[in-house]
Amino acid sequence: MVRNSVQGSIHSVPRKETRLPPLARLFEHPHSSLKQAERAMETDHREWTTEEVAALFEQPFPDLLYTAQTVHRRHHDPTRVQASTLLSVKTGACSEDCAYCSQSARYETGLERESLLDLDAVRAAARRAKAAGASRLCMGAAWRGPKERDVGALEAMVRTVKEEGLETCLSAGLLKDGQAERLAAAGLDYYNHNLDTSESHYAEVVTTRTYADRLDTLEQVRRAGLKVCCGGIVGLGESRADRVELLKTLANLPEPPQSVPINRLVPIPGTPLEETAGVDPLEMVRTIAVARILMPASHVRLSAGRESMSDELQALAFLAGANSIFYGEKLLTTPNPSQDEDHALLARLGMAFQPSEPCRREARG
Ligand code: SAM
Ligand code: DTB
Ligand code: SF4
Repeated sequence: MVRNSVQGSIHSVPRKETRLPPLARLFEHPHSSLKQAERAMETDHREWTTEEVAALFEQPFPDLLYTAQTVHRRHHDPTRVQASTLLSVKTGACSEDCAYCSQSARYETGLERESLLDLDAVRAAARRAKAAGASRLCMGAAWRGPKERDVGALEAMVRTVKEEGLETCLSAGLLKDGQAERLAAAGLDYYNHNLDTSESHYAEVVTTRTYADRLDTLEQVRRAGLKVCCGGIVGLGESRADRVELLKTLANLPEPPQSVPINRLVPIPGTPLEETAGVDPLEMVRTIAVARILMPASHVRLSAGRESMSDELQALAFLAGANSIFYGEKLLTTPNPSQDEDHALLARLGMAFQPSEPCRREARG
């Protein structure tokens, strides 16, 4: 027998094959995640059960990442990342009590409030974002939801950003009847409205609105023909079962959200969650991998929290199927990696930003 010289020198005894190749092994397993993923891809949209989603989370890490990569490559170019830049168009003094948020008027976070930005400031931010390579501007407003008198200003902001050649996203809270339609008519592409956590953990985090309120706005956004950006936060003191429920709820919406931001809690001094114990970084990667498998065609965004992540952890998140980031040195009120750092990271990984249009392509296998 001709033996590989490296094997011959390092392993004096040839290594015994103790396991099947991962693909075959996955298909053998009764709760095969790849099998589940295949089924999900065969039908337009199927209902995921709690048990199925939990089984994905429980997979050995190498198998979970392998499945997520396989699904990812069937729908996306794994070397491309969509870049959205955030802009806070109304900051602080929010009536809501979201326990993670720097902008709630109920907590002493030291944040300076700012009223609605004028159109010149929005245009300038859009130009900067575009010049830096972002494909979308995400405007966030610290409101429970827009008042009727605010909608005209929001429409004007959307038109201004569109004029600068960027996709638009707005995150302005709960919408009333007709508001989503007005924003869609102004040219809004995406509306961001996060479920944040599971329905059962929600009341531990927010008491001033209900999960049903959030789901109702998501339905209005979908019916208005806007693309939905909806995800959550890892590290709110939730259990894995809550993460399972959150992802199951997202994947089982009438249509999976086109964009799924997975935020890691940015702990804000002065908020009730300031001291919450962080979640294992690999659990964040698992959450991204499961989101990728459940929502194969969506963009899964490695969102808030990158500032405290190593390059290696971010690389793992991309391997798990994240293909979008917030890009620019500020999120809404907290820091984000600098543009230079992000360019260096993507260069190290042989990756690049994706242009405006969704980058779908045939599988690489
Ligand atoms: N006020 C609107 C609302 O709550 O829908 C829009 C702005 S709000 C800041 C948008 C989202 O940012 C929240 O739903 C939450 O998911 C995320 N977020 C806010 N503060 C965060 C923090 N400290 N860490 C991680 N994500 C956060
Ligand atoms: C989302 O999922 N994350 C963004 C955006 N949608 C609006 C906001 C992150 C905020 C992080 C904390 C801050 O900067 O205030
Ligand atoms: Fe207000 Fe939104 Fe912050 Fe909640 S998350 S306090 S609604 S800005």
